[in-house]
Amino acid sequence: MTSQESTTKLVTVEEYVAARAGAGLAEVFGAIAVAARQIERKIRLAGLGDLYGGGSIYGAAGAVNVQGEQQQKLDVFANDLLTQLLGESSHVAAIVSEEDEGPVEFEHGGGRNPAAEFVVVFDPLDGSSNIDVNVNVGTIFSVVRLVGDVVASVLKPGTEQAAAGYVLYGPSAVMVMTIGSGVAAFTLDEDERFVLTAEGMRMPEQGPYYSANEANAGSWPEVYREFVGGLVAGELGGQEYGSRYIGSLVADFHRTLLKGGVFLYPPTKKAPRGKLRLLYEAYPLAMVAEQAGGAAVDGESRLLEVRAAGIHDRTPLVIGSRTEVEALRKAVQKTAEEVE
Ligand code: FBP
Repeated sequence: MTSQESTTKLVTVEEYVAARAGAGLAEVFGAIAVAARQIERKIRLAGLGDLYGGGSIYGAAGAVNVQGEQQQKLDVFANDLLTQLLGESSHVAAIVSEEDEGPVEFEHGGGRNPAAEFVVVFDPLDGSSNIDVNVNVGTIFSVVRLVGDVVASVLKPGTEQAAAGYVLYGPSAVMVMTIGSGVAAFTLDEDERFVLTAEGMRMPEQGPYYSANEANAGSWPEVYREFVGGLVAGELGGQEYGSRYIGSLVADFHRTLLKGGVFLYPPTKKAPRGKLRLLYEAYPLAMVAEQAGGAAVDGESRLLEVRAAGIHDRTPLVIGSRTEVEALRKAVQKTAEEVE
Protein backbone atom coordinates (compact mmCIF):
# COMPACT_ATOMS: atom_id res chain seq x y z
CA MET A 1 0.00 0.00 0.00
CA THR A 2 1.52 3.38 -0.90
CA SER A 3 1.20 6.46 1.28
CA GLN A 4 -1.39 7.90 -1.13
CA GLU A 5 -3.77 5.00 -0.40
CA SER A 6 -3.03 4.95 3.37
CA THR A 7 -5.75 6.51 5.54
CA THR A 8 -3.44 6.56 8.56
CA LYS A 9 -1.19 9.61 9.05
CA LEU A 10 2.22 8.14 8.34
CA VAL A 11 5.01 9.51 10.51
CA THR A 12 8.54 9.38 9.15
CA VAL A 13 11.53 9.00 11.45
CA GLU A 14 12.61 12.57 10.63
CA GLU A 15 9.18 13.95 11.64
CA TYR A 16 9.14 11.80 14.80
CA VAL A 17 12.55 13.08 15.93
CA ALA A 18 11.89 16.69 14.89
CA ALA A 19 8.75 16.76 17.04
CA ARG A 20 10.58 15.37 20.08
CA ALA A 21 14.20 16.51 19.85
CA GLY A 22 14.43 19.33 17.32
CA ALA A 23 15.58 19.90 13.75
CA GLY A 24 19.29 19.20 14.36
CA LEU A 25 18.88 15.60 15.50
CA ALA A 26 16.10 15.08 12.94
CA GLU A 27 18.58 16.01 10.20
CA VAL A 28 21.03 13.42 11.54
CA PHE A 29 18.32 10.72 11.41
CA GLY A 30 17.41 11.92 7.93
CA ALA A 31 20.97 11.33 6.72
CA ILE A 32 21.04 7.86 8.31
CA ALA A 33 17.65 7.03 6.75
CA VAL A 34 18.79 8.07 3.25
CA ALA A 35 21.98 6.03 3.60
CA ALA A 36 20.06 3.02 4.96
CA ARG A 37 17.61 2.96 2.08
CA GLN A 38 20.49 2.97 -0.45
CA ILE A 39 22.33 0.26 1.50
CA GLU A 40 19.09 -1.76 1.63
CA ARG A 41 18.73 -1.50 -2.15
CA LYS A 42 22.38 -2.52 -2.73
CA ILE A 43 21.99 -5.56 -0.46
CA ARG A 44 18.61 -6.54 -1.98
CA LEU A 45 20.09 -6.51 -5.51
CA ALA A 46 23.52 -7.89 -4.57
CA GLY A 47 22.50 -11.42 -5.53
CA LEU A 48 22.21 -10.32 -9.16
CA GLY A 49 25.96 -10.12 -9.18
CA ASP A 50 27.27 -8.85 -12.53
CA LEU A 51 24.17 -9.72 -14.57
CA TYR A 52 23.50 -6.08 -15.30
CA GLY A 53 27.18 -5.09 -15.55
CA GLY A 54 28.99 -2.96 -13.05
CA GLY A 55 30.55 -5.96 -11.28
CA SER A 56 29.35 -7.82 -8.20
CA ILE A 57 29.08 -6.02 -4.85
CA TYR A 58 29.76 -9.27 -3.06
CA GLY A 59 33.21 -10.24 -1.83
CA ALA A 60 36.26 -8.61 -0.34
CA ALA A 61 37.24 -5.08 -1.25
CA GLY A 62 40.91 -6.04 -1.06
CA ALA A 63 41.75 -3.86 1.94
CA VAL A 64 42.09 -4.56 5.67
CA ASN A 65 40.40 -2.28 8.20
CA VAL A 66 41.74 -0.98 11.52
CA GLN A 67 40.44 -4.20 13.19
CA GLY A 68 42.67 -6.28 10.92
CA GLU A 69 39.56 -7.62 9.15
CA GLN A 70 39.18 -8.10 5.42
CA GLN A 71 36.87 -5.27 4.33
CA GLN A 72 33.88 -6.44 2.28
CA LYS A 73 32.87 -4.32 -0.72
CA LEU A 74 29.52 -3.67 0.97
CA ASP A 75 31.34 -2.55 4.15
CA VAL A 76 33.19 0.07 2.10
CA PHE A 77 30.03 1.09 0.18
CA ALA A 78 28.06 1.56 3.42
CA ASN A 79 30.93 3.34 5.17
CA ASP A 80 31.55 5.79 2.32
CA LEU A 81 27.83 6.55 1.95
CA LEU A 82 27.19 7.18 5.66
CA THR A 83 30.33 9.33 5.90
CA GLN A 84 29.31 11.37 2.84
CA LEU A 85 25.67 11.93 3.87
CA LEU A 86 26.45 12.70 7.53
CA GLY A 87 29.25 14.98 6.35
CA GLU A 88 26.70 17.00 4.37
CA SER A 89 24.72 17.74 7.53
CA SER A 90 25.57 21.07 9.15
CA HIS A 91 24.73 19.52 12.52
CA VAL A 92 27.41 16.81 12.36
CA ALA A 93 30.97 17.78 13.36
CA ALA A 94 32.52 14.36 12.80
CA ILE A 95 31.95 10.63 12.51
CA VAL A 96 33.71 7.64 14.07
CA SER A 97 33.40 4.39 12.14
CA GLU A 98 34.38 0.75 12.70
CA GLU A 99 36.10 0.95 9.32
CA ASP A 100 38.30 4.00 9.99
CA GLU A 101 41.38 4.28 12.21
CA GLY A 102 40.39 7.68 13.64
CA PRO A 103 37.51 10.18 13.58
CA VAL A 104 36.62 11.90 10.29
CA GLU A 105 36.03 15.59 11.06
CA PHE A 106 33.98 17.76 8.68
CA GLU A 107 34.71 21.31 7.61
CA HIS A 108 32.04 23.68 6.35
CA GLY A 109 33.30 26.92 4.79
CA GLY A 110 36.98 26.28 5.71
CA GLY A 111 36.44 25.40 9.39
CA ARG A 112 34.27 23.42 11.75
CA ASN A 113 30.65 24.57 11.51
CA PRO A 114 29.88 26.21 14.90
CA ALA A 115 26.31 24.79 14.61
CA ALA A 116 27.69 21.26 14.42
CA GLU A 117 26.66 19.79 17.78
CA PHE A 118 26.80 16.04 17.13
CA VAL A 119 29.30 13.23 16.50
CA VAL A 120 27.87 10.06 14.92
CA VAL A 121 29.56 6.77 15.78
CA PHE A 122 28.65 3.75 13.65
CA ASP A 123 29.28 0.21 12.46
CA PRO A 124 28.32 0.69 8.81
CA LEU A 125 27.57 -2.98 8.14
CA ASP A 126 27.42 -5.39 11.02
CA GLY A 127 27.46 -9.13 10.44
CA SER A 128 30.12 -9.16 7.74
CA SER A 129 30.36 -12.95 7.79
CA ASN A 130 26.74 -13.12 6.64
CA ILE A 131 26.85 -10.54 3.85
CA ASP A 132 27.59 -12.97 0.98
CA VAL A 133 25.14 -15.63 2.14
CA ASN A 134 22.03 -13.46 2.04
CA VAL A 135 21.50 -13.50 5.81
CA ASN A 136 20.33 -10.42 7.74
CA VAL A 137 22.95 -7.76 8.38
CA GLY A 138 22.62 -4.29 9.85
CA THR A 139 23.91 -0.79 10.51
CA ILE A 140 24.41 0.25 14.15
CA PHE A 141 24.67 3.90 15.20
CA SER A 142 25.11 6.12 18.24
CA VAL A 143 24.78 9.91 18.37
CA VAL A 144 26.71 11.87 21.00
CA ARG A 145 26.92 15.60 21.70
CA LEU A 146 30.17 17.33 20.79
CA VAL A 147 31.75 18.67 24.01
CA GLY A 148 35.29 19.88 23.43
CA ASP A 149 37.21 17.61 21.07
CA VAL A 150 35.74 14.75 19.12
CA VAL A 151 37.60 11.88 20.81
CA ALA A 152 36.84 13.19 24.30
CA SER A 153 33.17 13.45 23.30
CA VAL A 154 32.88 9.86 22.07
CA LEU A 155 34.84 8.41 25.01
CA LYS A 156 32.19 9.55 27.48
CA PRO A 157 30.16 6.72 29.09
CA GLY A 158 27.29 5.22 27.09
CA THR A 159 24.85 6.94 29.44
CA GLU A 160 25.73 10.19 27.63
CA GLN A 161 24.41 9.09 24.23
CA ALA A 162 21.84 11.54 22.79
CA ALA A 163 20.38 8.84 20.54
CA ALA A 164 21.10 5.29 19.39
CA GLY A 165 19.73 2.57 17.15
CA TYR A 166 20.20 0.21 14.28
CA VAL A 167 18.82 -0.64 10.87
CA LEU A 168 18.16 -4.32 10.21
CA TYR A 169 18.29 -5.31 6.53
CA GLY A 170 16.01 -8.31 6.63
CA PRO A 171 12.85 -9.39 4.81
CA SER A 172 11.87 -5.81 5.52
CA ALA A 173 14.24 -3.00 6.43
CA VAL A 174 13.53 -1.78 9.96
CA MET A 175 15.12 1.09 11.88
CA VAL A 176 14.86 0.68 15.67
CA MET A 177 15.89 3.75 17.66
CA THR A 178 15.73 5.71 20.88
CA ILE A 179 16.30 9.36 21.73
CA GLY A 180 16.12 8.56 25.44
CA SER A 181 12.35 8.39 25.82
CA GLY A 182 11.43 4.83 24.86
CA VAL A 183 12.05 2.72 21.75
CA ALA A 184 10.34 3.09 18.37
CA ALA A 185 10.57 1.20 15.09
CA PHE A 186 10.26 2.52 11.54
CA THR A 187 9.80 0.28 8.51
CA LEU A 188 10.94 1.17 4.98
CA ASP A 189 7.79 1.57 2.86
CA GLU A 190 7.25 1.45 -0.90
CA ASP A 191 7.88 5.19 -1.08
CA GLU A 192 11.30 4.46 0.43
CA ARG A 193 10.57 6.28 3.66
CA PHE A 194 11.07 4.89 7.17
CA VAL A 195 7.57 5.18 8.67
CA LEU A 196 6.58 4.62 12.28
CA THR A 197 5.36 1.03 12.85
CA ALA A 198 5.93 0.53 16.58
CA GLU A 199 6.32 2.82 19.59
CA GLY A 200 6.96 2.25 23.32
CA MET A 201 8.49 -1.14 22.52
CA ARG A 202 9.04 -3.36 25.59
CA MET A 203 11.39 -6.32 25.86
CA PRO A 204 9.80 -9.27 27.70
CA GLU A 205 11.00 -9.66 31.33
CA GLN A 206 12.30 -13.15 30.48
CA GLY A 207 12.39 -15.00 27.21
CA PRO A 208 12.61 -18.41 25.62
CA TYR A 209 15.95 -18.01 23.81
CA TYR A 210 19.62 -17.77 24.58
CA SER A 211 21.99 -16.74 21.80
CA ALA A 212 25.75 -17.35 21.79
CA ASN A 213 28.47 -18.84 19.58
CA GLU A 214 28.75 -22.05 21.62
CA ALA A 215 31.71 -23.18 19.55
CA ASN A 216 33.66 -20.79 21.81
CA ALA A 217 32.18 -22.22 25.04
CA GLY A 218 35.33 -24.20 25.76
CA SER A 219 37.28 -20.98 26.11
CA TRP A 220 34.67 -19.00 28.06
CA PRO A 221 35.20 -18.40 31.79
CA GLU A 222 33.51 -21.23 33.70
CA VAL A 223 30.77 -18.98 35.07
CA TYR A 224 29.38 -18.38 31.54
CA ARG A 225 29.31 -22.11 30.75
CA GLU A 226 27.49 -22.76 34.04
CA PHE A 227 25.03 -19.94 33.30
CA VAL A 228 24.07 -21.30 29.87
CA GLY A 229 23.95 -24.83 31.31
CA GLY A 230 21.58 -23.55 33.99
CA LEU A 231 19.30 -21.96 31.39
CA VAL A 232 19.15 -25.21 29.40
CA ALA A 233 18.45 -27.14 32.62
CA GLY A 234 15.50 -24.86 33.42
CA GLU A 235 17.11 -23.48 36.58
CA LEU A 236 16.06 -19.86 35.92
CA GLY A 237 12.52 -19.94 37.26
CA GLY A 238 11.73 -23.13 35.34
CA GLN A 239 11.73 -21.24 31.99
CA GLU A 240 12.50 -23.52 29.03
CA TYR A 241 15.09 -22.20 26.53
CA GLY A 242 15.85 -22.74 22.87
CA SER A 243 19.13 -21.78 21.23
CA ARG A 244 19.22 -19.24 18.41
CA TYR A 245 22.41 -17.77 16.84
CA ILE A 246 22.44 -15.97 13.48
CA GLY A 247 25.93 -14.57 13.84
CA SER A 248 24.82 -11.03 12.97
CA LEU A 249 24.64 -9.03 16.20
CA VAL A 250 21.84 -6.77 14.93
CA ALA A 251 19.68 -9.73 13.90
CA ASP A 252 20.31 -11.65 17.14
CA PHE A 253 19.59 -8.51 19.17
CA HIS A 254 16.41 -7.67 17.23
CA ARG A 255 14.97 -11.12 17.95
CA THR A 256 15.90 -10.71 21.61
CA LEU A 257 14.19 -7.30 21.75
CA LEU A 258 10.96 -8.73 20.31
CA LYS A 259 10.87 -12.20 21.89
CA GLY A 260 13.05 -11.81 25.00
CA GLY A 261 15.91 -13.93 26.23
CA VAL A 262 19.63 -13.21 26.27
CA PHE A 263 22.48 -12.68 23.80
CA LEU A 264 25.98 -13.35 25.10
CA TYR A 265 29.42 -12.75 23.63
CA PRO A 266 31.64 -13.60 26.65
CA PRO A 267 35.39 -13.15 26.89
CA THR A 268 37.29 -15.97 25.16
CA LYS A 269 40.92 -17.11 25.19
CA LYS A 270 41.26 -15.53 21.71
CA ALA A 271 39.48 -12.33 22.79
CA PRO A 272 39.91 -11.98 26.58
CA ARG A 273 38.38 -8.48 26.46
CA GLY A 274 35.51 -9.67 24.25
CA LYS A 275 35.07 -9.45 20.48
CA LEU A 276 32.38 -6.82 20.09
CA ARG A 277 33.20 -3.11 20.04
CA LEU A 278 32.07 -0.86 22.90
CA LEU A 279 31.32 2.45 21.12
CA TYR A 280 29.50 1.34 17.94
CA GLU A 281 28.10 -2.09 18.82
CA ALA A 282 27.58 -2.44 22.59
CA TYR A 283 26.72 1.12 23.73
CA PRO A 284 23.95 1.77 21.16
CA LEU A 285 22.29 -1.63 21.64
CA ALA A 286 22.57 -1.29 25.43
CA MET A 287 20.75 2.06 25.28
CA VAL A 288 17.98 0.51 23.17
CA ALA A 289 17.77 -2.49 25.50
CA GLU A 290 17.50 -0.38 28.66
CA GLN A 291 14.97 1.98 27.06
CA ALA A 292 12.84 -1.10 26.27
CA GLY A 293 13.02 -2.40 29.85
CA GLY A 294 15.90 -4.82 29.20
CA ALA A 295 19.49 -4.69 30.44
CA ALA A 296 23.11 -5.02 29.31
CA VAL A 297 26.33 -5.79 31.20
CA ASP A 298 29.96 -6.52 30.38
CA GLY A 299 29.79 -9.36 32.87
CA GLU A 300 29.77 -7.57 36.20
CA SER A 301 29.05 -3.95 35.34
CA ARG A 302 26.22 -2.01 33.69
CA LEU A 303 27.47 -1.78 30.12
CA LEU A 304 26.52 1.90 29.67
CA GLU A 305 28.78 2.84 32.60
CA VAL A 306 31.84 0.99 31.25
CA ARG A 307 34.45 3.54 30.16
CA ALA A 308 36.33 3.26 26.87
CA ALA A 309 40.01 4.13 26.68
CA GLY A 310 40.10 4.04 22.88
CA ILE A 311 37.53 4.39 20.09
CA HIS A 312 37.90 0.76 18.95
CA ASP A 313 37.85 -0.79 22.44
CA ARG A 314 36.20 -4.21 22.72
CA THR A 315 34.00 -5.54 25.52
CA PRO A 316 32.28 -8.75 26.64
CA LEU A 317 28.54 -8.29 26.07
CA VAL A 318 25.53 -9.86 27.77
CA ILE A 319 22.31 -8.16 26.68
CA GLY A 320 18.62 -8.89 26.72
CA SER A 321 15.79 -9.48 29.18
CA ARG A 322 16.27 -8.17 32.71
CA THR A 323 15.83 -11.58 34.38
CA GLU A 324 18.62 -13.34 32.48
CA VAL A 325 21.06 -10.44 32.43
CA GLU A 326 20.63 -9.81 36.16
CA ALA A 327 21.13 -13.53 36.90
CA LEU A 328 24.34 -13.59 34.87
CA ARG A 329 25.62 -10.38 36.49
CA LYS A 330 25.03 -11.84 39.98
CA ALA A 331 26.81 -15.09 39.02
CA VAL A 332 29.86 -13.21 37.68
CA GLN A 333 29.92 -10.95 40.74
CA LYS A 334 29.73 -13.98 43.08
CA THR A 335 32.61 -15.64 41.23
CA ALA A 336 34.66 -12.44 41.50
CA GLU A 337 33.99 -12.24 45.26
CA GLU A 338 35.01 -15.90 45.72
CA VAL A 339 38.31 -15.20 43.91
CA GLU A 340 39.07 -12.14 46.14
P1 FBP B 1 31.26 -7.06 12.30
O1 FBP B 1 30.72 -7.95 11.26
O2 FBP B 1 30.76 -5.68 12.22
O3 FBP B 1 32.74 -7.12 12.43
O4 FBP B 1 30.60 -7.59 13.69
C1 FBP B 1 30.99 -8.54 14.41
C2 FBP B 1 30.07 -9.77 14.31
O5 FBP B 1 29.93 -10.19 13.01
C3 FBP B 1 28.71 -9.59 14.97
O6 FBP B 1 27.73 -9.15 14.11
C4 FBP B 1 28.38 -10.99 15.45
O7 FBP B 1 27.56 -11.01 16.59
C5 FBP B 1 29.75 -11.56 15.76
O8 FBP B 1 30.71 -10.76 15.09
C6 FBP B 1 29.88 -12.97 15.29
O9 FBP B 1 31.10 -13.44 15.76
P2 FBP B 1 31.47 -15.00 15.67
O10 FBP B 1 31.62 -15.29 14.22
O11 FBP B 1 32.76 -15.08 16.45
O12 FBP B 1 30.37 -15.75 16.32
